[in-house]
Amino acid sequence: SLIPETIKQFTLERVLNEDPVTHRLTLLGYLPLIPDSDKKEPAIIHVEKTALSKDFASDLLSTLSEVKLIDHTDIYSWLLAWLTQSQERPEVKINIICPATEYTAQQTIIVRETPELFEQIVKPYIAAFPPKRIQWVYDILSGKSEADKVLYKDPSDDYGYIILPDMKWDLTTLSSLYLVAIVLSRDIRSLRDLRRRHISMLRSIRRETTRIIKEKWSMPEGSTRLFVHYQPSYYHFHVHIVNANYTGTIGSTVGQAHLLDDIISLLELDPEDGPSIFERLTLTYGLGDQHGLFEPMTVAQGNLQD
Ligand code: M7G
Repeated sequence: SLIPETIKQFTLERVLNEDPVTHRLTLLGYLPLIPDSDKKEPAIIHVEKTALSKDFASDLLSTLSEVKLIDHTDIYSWLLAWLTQSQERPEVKINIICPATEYTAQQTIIVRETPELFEQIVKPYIAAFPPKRIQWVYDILSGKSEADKVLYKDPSDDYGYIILPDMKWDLTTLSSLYLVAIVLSRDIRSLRDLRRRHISMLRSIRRETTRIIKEKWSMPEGSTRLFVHYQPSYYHFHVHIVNANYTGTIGSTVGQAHLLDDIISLLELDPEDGPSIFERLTLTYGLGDQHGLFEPMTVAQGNLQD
């Protein structure tokens, strides 16, 4: 595991992405795993400004360390200012992937995945996906990592799941609350594998989320947006749980995020027998040009008739 001090020894190779909306920079470079070591590993580092929390509203302005007027007209003034440093209020949240094998700053193309293209291209791709990439999931499920952060566990083998804070969350700022529900079963690789028999598990995730946010943070029902990614980064079924007002996240984009409620509703419409809705649907999504599916899917797409 990484020692925080080593992050200062990061050497930048290039900027992968710059996003003024999410206040986020994605950097590619090299990081020593041991402080002061010459041996550096490839690393991707996301640095984002933390959200401003209303908990600090009362003294936010009175404690500014410096203020500069840019200009003013009529009733309007605009300024630049610097926050005072505070232990309770970190200014940036940093996410590190090291050693990094892949990165995701890419040009996106929208593709349509028919059930046939799923069978031909996507299913084999998922089957060949290195199990090492989801080792972190197995470590959470077995209690080897992040056990102290688990908010809820339904332990049943087939339809159980765990709810815990997503690594994207800073664990304190409620306005950017981000949790993740991870199912225990290894059989559901993605949205495509959902069937009628999973409805009660999906409803349970929805119900427990409502309970947790109410009991823990006094947030009313409907305060979170529950969605599933297709394509996801990790092929082990999980549900994103994000503050409904936190709309800046890239992951909530149309063409990747599917509302859990819509998924449940679709499954409820499924007939008792015959192929399920997710075996019959064409799913449309954006693919980055570095994604393993980009080439086969865009080539196949070019061969498709409308
Ligand atoms: P995804 O839809 O597969 O990919 O979601 P995305 O990264 O494109 O959204 C995986 C989710 O799991 C993301 O929201 C990640 O932030 C989160 N996540 C990834 N890892 C490696 C961890 C981890 O080790 N711990 C926790 N708590 N969350 C993680």
